[in-house]
Amino acid sequence: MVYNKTFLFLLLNISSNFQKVNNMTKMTTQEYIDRESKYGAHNYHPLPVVLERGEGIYVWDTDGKKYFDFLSAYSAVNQGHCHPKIINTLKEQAEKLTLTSRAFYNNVLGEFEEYVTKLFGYDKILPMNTGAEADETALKLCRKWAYEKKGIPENEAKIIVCAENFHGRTISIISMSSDPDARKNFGPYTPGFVTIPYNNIEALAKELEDPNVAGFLVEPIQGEAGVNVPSEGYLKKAAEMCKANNVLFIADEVQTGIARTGKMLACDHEDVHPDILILGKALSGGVYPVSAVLANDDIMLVIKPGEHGSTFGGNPIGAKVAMAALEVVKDEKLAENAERLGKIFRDEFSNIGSEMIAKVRGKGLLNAVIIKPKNGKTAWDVCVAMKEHGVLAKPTHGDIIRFAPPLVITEEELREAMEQIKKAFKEFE
Ligand code: IF1
Repeated sequence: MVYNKTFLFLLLNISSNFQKVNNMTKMTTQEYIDRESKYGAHNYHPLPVVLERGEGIYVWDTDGKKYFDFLSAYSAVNQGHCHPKIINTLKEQAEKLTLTSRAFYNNVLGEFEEYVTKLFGYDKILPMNTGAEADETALKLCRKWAYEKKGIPENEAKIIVCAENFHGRTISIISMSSDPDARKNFGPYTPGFVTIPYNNIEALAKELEDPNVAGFLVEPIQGEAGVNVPSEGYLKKAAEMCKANNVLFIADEVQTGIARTGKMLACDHEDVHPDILILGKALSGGVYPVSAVLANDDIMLVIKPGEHGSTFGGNPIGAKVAMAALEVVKDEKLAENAERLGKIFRDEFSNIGSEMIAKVRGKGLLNAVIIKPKNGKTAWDVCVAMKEHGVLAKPTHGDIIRFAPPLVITEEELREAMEQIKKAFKEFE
């Protein structure tokens, strides 16, 4: 039976070669990291984990290890990774029409505009792509309104911002920043911004006396600064003072919006209706870059045709994906879930009893833990230990770890993740 033996030998040979080829193409984590370091700009310092799949609250690395995602791409994946409803919407539209530019109309943009303006209670929406673009759009809108409606002398408009803000990475936005890392050597800076301390009504009142103030741009909760939650009533009082001084109250809800803090908008906790609302990130469920600025006609219509825009802003894929992403928030009651589970998270964290936990703060499922270094171990070391225990989170500003799982997490999954987080902290006892 020579034929069989030869055939068998060939078969074994092919399969072992295939195995070799397969092993040759399978890269190690370090090889992925080294390749990025060699060919990619060094503008980030990621945690040493290489992800290749996401589903719901979980992500898997290239070795097949499963993790709880407790960052949600900085609150862009509130609806969970690769939500079927959103992905199917993406696929369906991607096979029909992806981009027309705004040189022509398309059959989807108006549907999106009507849906979102009615959902948030505004006359109009200006669609963009990234959060920074939406913030820049809001700044331009505010300035133009100031000159053409409030009557501030041209080029004299001032916009009040808060220390420790984060609104994006463009030159004008970092010109508002008080973070040296965000600003250093990116000058000269855009003028026209006044910085006051966050959560300080007296400081705002003082600056509002200036008749050339056009707007007050604020995060309802400062995310990057380490989840700074302002005092109860701060937003309400600030909005009232802005109204009394004919100054636009501009809320950057790029990170706090879309149910993250336990309400559809963080401003909803105080029944504040911003004059200009900025949305991004989870507006599209992290599936496609979609951001937006919402305002009523007396503000929005100061921008005329040809005065502002974007190639991809308002594209059919983004429009359809964003509607699907918002429907998921409603259908799955993600705000209510975030409210309830956020309370459990903060209570559980307070009971971990680790000396490294100085403070736990947050609203809904936007939380942060202030880490007290111990024996030279820092928030970074805690994040590396949590990674080993299957939970991904990342430090911000050195000693603060932000915890923001997708809002689709169940109580059982949250408690399971907390068990792993507790084990990670135990390693530093
Ligand atoms: C990075 C931070 C979070 C934002 C708010 C606008 C934007 C952001 C309140 C701009 C973006 C992202 C940017 C990303 C990391 C992340 C971040 F750490 F940088 F500050 F979430 F806190 N307004 N935040 O949080 O939106 O242009 O990025 O779409 O730059 O490292 P974008």
